Amino acid sequence: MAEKINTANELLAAFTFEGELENIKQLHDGHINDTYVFDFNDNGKTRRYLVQVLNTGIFKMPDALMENVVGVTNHLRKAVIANGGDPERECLTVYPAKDGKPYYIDTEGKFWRCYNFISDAHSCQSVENKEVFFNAAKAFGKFQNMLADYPGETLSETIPNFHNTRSRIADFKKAVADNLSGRAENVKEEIEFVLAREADCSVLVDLLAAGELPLRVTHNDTKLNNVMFDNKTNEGICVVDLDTVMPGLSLYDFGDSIRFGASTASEDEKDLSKVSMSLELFKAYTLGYLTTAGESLTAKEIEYLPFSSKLMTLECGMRFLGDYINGDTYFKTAYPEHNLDRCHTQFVLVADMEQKMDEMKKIVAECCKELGIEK
Ligand code: GN1
Ligand code: MG
Repeated sequence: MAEKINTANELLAAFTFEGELENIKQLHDGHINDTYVFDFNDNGKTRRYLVQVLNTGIFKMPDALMENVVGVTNHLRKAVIANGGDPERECLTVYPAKDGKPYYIDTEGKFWRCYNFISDAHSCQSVENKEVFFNAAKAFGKFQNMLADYPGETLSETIPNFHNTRSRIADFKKAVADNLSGRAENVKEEIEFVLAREADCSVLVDLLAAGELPLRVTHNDTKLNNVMFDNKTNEGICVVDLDTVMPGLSLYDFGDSIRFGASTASEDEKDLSKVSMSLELFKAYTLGYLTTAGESLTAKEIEYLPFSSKLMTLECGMRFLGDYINGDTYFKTAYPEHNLDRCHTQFVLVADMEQKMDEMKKIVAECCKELGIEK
């Protein structure tokens, strides 16, 4: 469907696009930024660009964020070329505005940026079969490897304490205490669910502080829909949505992928009887991730893969619930109870993972054995 953008002419003047603008289509994949595909007709040839409005209410340091993104995409480009890959399709490229800046601020104050469109590829909103999830895992593992030699200290923290779950639960408690929306009374059980798991929230940050887990450069938002899959081979060819690439734990990336992709239902499913964590999908992801990243992981990282899945799911659920209590000011919502529905699926998954923790550990051991990984 064609979309209209008030400042389209401004964008055409601000960036270098090849051809005549023919169509604008909005994508509705993410909860934060607004994303569009611009189609241009360049003498009969279609040229596509991915054009995005960065949510500066959430990313409060957009300049520093774009500096991160430019640095990371340049690095990935070199790594893709060194591996004999196609940088046009296997990494994002920032197309700067005509003034040389990696973004353009329009007269409405919106912060725009422009990327290459990854051709002959698609994203998935849910796991259709375990092969897709296995391929996503390989892509995220490879992404981590490609960034292994990136100088993490040069990256700005785009959202401080993004996966610091101890700080997340402190924010959550503040949301409950402030009760800006007056909704806290209706969600007492959900609040209790979080508070009963407070001790879990410190486990990974404590291991990091004790030097028992290594700080790496991580993606931090490893949802299935942040991988582009090749239309022909279904391989995960490019990891996208690089706004939260920051120093972090490999476990944040692994756990967040399981949270979203190993669920048997979508993140906002209302029928909770459909929601569970699939051990089959957990195995597919673990196998894929260890295939590409296994060699570089430490024994401690591998040990905590199952726990991280639960923790990242708890963290996300408490963020949805906190936002619901704050009055829906962070995540995009389509209806008033949207964040609450999302929180419910996450908590069902947490409870299910608690039941299945021993089996998850067994699966990790099996995968290591299958791949000959000994730590
Ligand atoms: C947001 O933008 P998107 O949909 O990829 C969020 C993630 C959450 C996710 C939950 C910057 O990701 O942290 O896990 O929603 N991104 C930010 O679906 O907060
Ligand atoms: Mg996204």
